Amino acid sequence: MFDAFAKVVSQADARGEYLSPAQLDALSAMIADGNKRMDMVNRITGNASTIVANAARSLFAEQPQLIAPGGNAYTSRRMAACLRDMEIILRYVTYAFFAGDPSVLDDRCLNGLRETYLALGTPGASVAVGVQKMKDAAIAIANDPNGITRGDCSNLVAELSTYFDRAAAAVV
Ligand code: PEB
Repeated sequence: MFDAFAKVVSQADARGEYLSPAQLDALSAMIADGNKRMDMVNRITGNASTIVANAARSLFAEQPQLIAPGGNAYTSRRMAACLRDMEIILRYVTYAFFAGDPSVLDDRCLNGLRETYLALGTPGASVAVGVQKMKDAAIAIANDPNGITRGDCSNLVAELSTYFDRAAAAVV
């Protein structure tokens, strides 16, 4: 599990080289935006259950077969497992975004997840739709200009998107 700093050190060490000016510039830009990053993590974390519940509600409205008898989220046990899965994925996305590196998401959440869903008979494509809905909600919340000092968060939002996209792509 890496963060952006440990990743760069590990890559440089693998080549036996010093950190390059480009690497130092990238890390220094990351530090400059550090408070924004943590504010975004904080907002997403504080709204996690809303993000999960709304994404799930919207997924089931679009794919009602999931909650119909015989569906993959039918019975409270499967519904609970589904909401829990979405919550786990959102949690690891927030870790990756905080660390500025996707390895924690890859290693501890996505590795083997597609195979798990295949074995369970859970439709990965539907999980991916749920993840995309969480992405839209998380970005709307993280990017909301109300009640904060306004600034440019476009790079951070673009980075945050990549972690959701990575999770969605890992399950289809
Ligand atoms: C992954 N999900 C399920 C299971 C596991 C995971 C390992 C089997 C064990 C169990 O039921 O608890 N666990 C989960 C995860 C990590 C982990 C991400 C990462 C660290 O440890 N059903 C739907 C939707 C979708 C869904 C499409 C969006 O209709 C999910 C939610 N996951 C779902 C369901 C089950 C499940 C299990 C319904 C239960 C399947 C079953 O028992 O029939």
